[in-house]
Amino acid sequence: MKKLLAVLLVLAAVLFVFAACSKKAEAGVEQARSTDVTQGMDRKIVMGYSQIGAESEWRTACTNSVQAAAKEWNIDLRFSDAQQQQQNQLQAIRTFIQQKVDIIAFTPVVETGWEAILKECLDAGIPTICVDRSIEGSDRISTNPNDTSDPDNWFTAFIGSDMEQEGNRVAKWMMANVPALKPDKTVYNIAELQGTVGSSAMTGRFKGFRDTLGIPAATALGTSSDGKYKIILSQTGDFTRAQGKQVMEAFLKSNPDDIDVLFAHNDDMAIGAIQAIQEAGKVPAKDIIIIGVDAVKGAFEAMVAGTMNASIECNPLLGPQVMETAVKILNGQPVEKWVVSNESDYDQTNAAAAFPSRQY
Ligand code: GZL
Repeated sequence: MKKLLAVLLVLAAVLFVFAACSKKAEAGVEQARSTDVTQGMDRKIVMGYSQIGAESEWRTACTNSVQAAAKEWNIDLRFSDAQQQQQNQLQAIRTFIQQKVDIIAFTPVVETGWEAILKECLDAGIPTICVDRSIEGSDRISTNPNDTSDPDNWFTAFIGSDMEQEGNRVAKWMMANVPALKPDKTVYNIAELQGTVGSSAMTGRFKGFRDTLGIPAATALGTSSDGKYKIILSQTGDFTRAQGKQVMEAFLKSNPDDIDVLFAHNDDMAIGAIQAIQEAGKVPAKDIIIIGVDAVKGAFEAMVAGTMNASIECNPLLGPQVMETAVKILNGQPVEKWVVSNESDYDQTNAAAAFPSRQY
């Protein structure tokens, strides 16, 4: 009996030691993985990030994703909120250069005005990542990397959505669903709430929507090539709920009974417009079909409540891709010029099922 006990004790001790070693080994692997990406660097990576502001649910989700990912990747994130002002972004980026950060990420509030500051980053040897929105003249596929006149070469990588494709998806959802939702009509009048004027999100959605309808992208108002869809109103609501509501109130005053469809460049403006439609005594999602972009929580609540018809997803959870790309750049590893986000379309047929698993 004593011998058996002794054998069991020895066995238990061996198992304990084995378990402890494998735990340590696992920790070692984890540790190795997190330092693998910064091999050769004996300190934390320092990233400067110039974010636009906090104008929408989407923007807040994007900021949260970047800040959480920086922690996850053990990156020292210097975060600047530009309050929607490009001047504040330029100042923040200049400060990052003076601080000699390792890499700079920025979300350009508008497409123009970035050449000088990005060339200052290049001269300082600091790589830059465009996050979410892009800059004018860049199709993100640089043909000649040495051509400094090509905007594609002013930054190292772009992480974000294909905004023109989002406009295309809005038009396709509209053409596939509005005739059945408005059976008494054969021509559908559209009101459009544009995003921030000059932003790549606004210009892309504006163009993609019109291209799909066969309306010249240079014109705000116009009729689709099949004659069925007429953009009769188009004005910016600057991506905010408050301005979306204000502009929709003005639309309803000037065209009280003309509007069949509202295309809002983001859900926040759509939600503001829904309030205006209700206050005008009309039934949202029935009298006026409402299509937004982003697929944020507020849109899912509205689709489930039946006051909004559809939202075309634009993914704000860009943080992990930003950090992974930054670390690869600093490790001299090749990176995609454009890391495109994967996105889906939601409407009243699938919103309730998808809502519980949404992350923003
Ligand atoms: C899109 C992003 C836009 C969102 C808006 O990528 O830039 O800005 O669609 C946000 O909600 O304000």
